[in-house]
Amino acid sequence: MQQKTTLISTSQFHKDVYKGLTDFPKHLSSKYFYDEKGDKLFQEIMDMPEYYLTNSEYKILDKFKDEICRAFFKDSKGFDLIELGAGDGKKTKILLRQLAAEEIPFQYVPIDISQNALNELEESISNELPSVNVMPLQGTYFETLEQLCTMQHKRKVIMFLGSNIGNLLHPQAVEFLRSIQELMNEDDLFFIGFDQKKDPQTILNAYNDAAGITERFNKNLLARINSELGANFDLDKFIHWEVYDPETGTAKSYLVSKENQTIHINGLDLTVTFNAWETIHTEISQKYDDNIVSWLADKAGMQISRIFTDENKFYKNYILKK
Ligand code: AVI
Repeated sequence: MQQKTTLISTSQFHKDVYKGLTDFPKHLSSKYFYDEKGDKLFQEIMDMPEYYLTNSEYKILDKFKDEICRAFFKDSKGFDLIELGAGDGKKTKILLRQLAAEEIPFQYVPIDISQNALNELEESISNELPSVNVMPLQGTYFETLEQLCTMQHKRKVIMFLGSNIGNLLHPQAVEFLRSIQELMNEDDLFFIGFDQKKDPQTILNAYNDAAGITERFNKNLLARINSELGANFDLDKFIHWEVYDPETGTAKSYLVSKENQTIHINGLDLTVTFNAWETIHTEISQKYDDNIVSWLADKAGMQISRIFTDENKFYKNYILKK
């Protein structure tokens, strides 16, 4: 997962918190979950038994690594394997190992906002897979991708794992896919993970774990506003609440105020009042099926070329083409 916070300007954080907490109904963006503590909590979430997404994608990559890498390979001129938000690279290393073993010519280009995450990733790859050529690029996805496209004209396989697209509403997801599509040439591929619709209880459990890690992750937003903006949120006066609508495939996270309360945010010179049971909407985690993915791809000027799934059909990785 990309550590998204480092370069998001403080003033943007200020503006978004101000806007979100003075709107009705109240909302805060999930992109602000990921400070240092949030990154750690997300790592813990990915290891939880209830959070099936990570393990399902891991199993898909492991089972189909041979076919996936063959689909990536076109000719001896090689390609750039560009990963958006590379994180710790645990899943990606399955593919890197396979490509290296098959002696397929490629260069791995992880893009992340966090230089620290990139340094750690580069070091672990150079230890574990010394034959893999790594060119880390620090920055936001599109600025960096655009730079890369002007710098070199090699074939591109762009990867976006983890169903990170699910944190976007459909119109934003189309916009995101369209921006990728506009940077692709005919021969390029986009390899992307989409979490699938399934038993609603399985989805609810993934976002409502027994150990309360997701609750801490969600409440970290308030902790961040306390420490960075000088607020006095009492985290115990809010509950983490998850809903899933099986019709739309949308899981939504909320923080719900347990009582009437007044919060002061010194850094914003703002007083915010909550009625008992008033909500702050904090995240959407969209679930998909092939029809929705095909519709999104079509709207963005792409089409599905291959689909890989796990034995439970919980999760799918798609190869999209222009
Ligand atoms: C990063 N993103 C895809 C995760 C998700 O599943 O929406 C973030 C997350 N939120 C709660 N648990 C995990």
